[in-house]
Amino acid sequence: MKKNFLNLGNQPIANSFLSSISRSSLKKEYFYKLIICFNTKNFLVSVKDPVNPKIQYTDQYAHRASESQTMREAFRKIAIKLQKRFKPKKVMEIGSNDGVFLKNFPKKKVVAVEPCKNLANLTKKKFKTYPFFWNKKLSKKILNENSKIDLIFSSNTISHIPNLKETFQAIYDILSNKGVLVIEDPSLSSIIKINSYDQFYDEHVYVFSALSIKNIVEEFNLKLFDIEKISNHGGSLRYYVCKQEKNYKLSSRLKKILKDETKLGLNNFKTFKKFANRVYKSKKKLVALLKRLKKENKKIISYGATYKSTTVFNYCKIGTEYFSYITDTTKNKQGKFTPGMHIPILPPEKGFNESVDYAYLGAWNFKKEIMKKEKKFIKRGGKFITHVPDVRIV
Ligand code: DWN
Repeated sequence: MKKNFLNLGNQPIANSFLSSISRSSLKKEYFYKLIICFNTKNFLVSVKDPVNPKIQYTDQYAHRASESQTMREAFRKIAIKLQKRFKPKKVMEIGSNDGVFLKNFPKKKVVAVEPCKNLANLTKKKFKTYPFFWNKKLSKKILNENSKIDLIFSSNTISHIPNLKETFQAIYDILSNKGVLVIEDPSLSSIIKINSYDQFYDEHVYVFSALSIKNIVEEFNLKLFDIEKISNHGGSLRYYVCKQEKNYKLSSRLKKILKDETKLGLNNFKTFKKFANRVYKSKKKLVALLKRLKKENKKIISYGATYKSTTVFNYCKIGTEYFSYITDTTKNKQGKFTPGMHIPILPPEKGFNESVDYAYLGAWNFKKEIMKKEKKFIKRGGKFITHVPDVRIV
């Protein structure tokens, strides 16, 4: 049974940055109700009514996985680690974005799957790229043109696909018998611990835990055999899945994480009700802080036009009355306006200057990288604001 625990209100598509805020553009803006629920049977946390992927993953898709040094390095390291551990002959990535992971493999070995045409165009000259949604039909097509796959990697993508049945059946069909599926996604336990409720938005249809992934993959004759805690995006889990347990022994770290999650109550609805209460308090505190700073005539901007901040801004109803603008390094976000609250986005060279007193960390998951980069701002008395793990001035 699915039980609702968090209502984040009317939300726009997190990726729908607007080129213009003319009346006719705003009229077309799409909103949906962001309600999060818990499945008491398999412990899966999900968006109650997922948005149609066809309006999310278009040829205007904004996010570039290689935009931060932290993620470029993370993908390079995991590519080396997986090659060493599993020695795959054929590698496929589901949701290859701009190719930041696959570029670490020999060209001939890899197959990329990426439904956003603008992103697929970036990789198609280098690797065999399939510009389609992942499903059984595509799995069959790839299998007709290639051998079975020994390593399927998917970072921040499986959690984005509403139809898990089709997803895992398609994976089962194409995975070689000794093949391994490696999935990375934000971890539910981190979200609960650090109150990062902004990990809930339209694209994150699911927020997985080891407990829920174990239950789900078993429905499709797959086995979760290993797991790693990783720091990506404020705390993620890397799941290792195979066809038959006898190929790979269950790791002790998997047993430990399953135990820890049970202790934290990720199998218990009450945990999520308590979390929802903390989310509401966080909203109150953030709005109060911004109000106070504005009263003191401070100039506040936001740092990083993340999808995550779409949730925060629209849930807390924070717009240009607080934030003068947002700075972001991603070229195709610059000059646009944020979904729902319509805050202008500027390149950092234009906006991150002497006039700024406070910068809200929309990209709090890159806090370390940003603090290192912005030493000058901090030295001259500039301050960062965050809501993770609680609302405060850093
Ligand atoms: O799952 C998803 C994650 C991985 O990426 C997707 N559904 C969408 C996207 O979510 P996000 O926008 O919340 O991701 P990031 O990676 O937290 O976005 C960081 C943003 O901040 C980028 O637009 C780049 C920008 N940035 C910046 O302007 N200066 C980042 C850094 C590190 C910087 O120094």
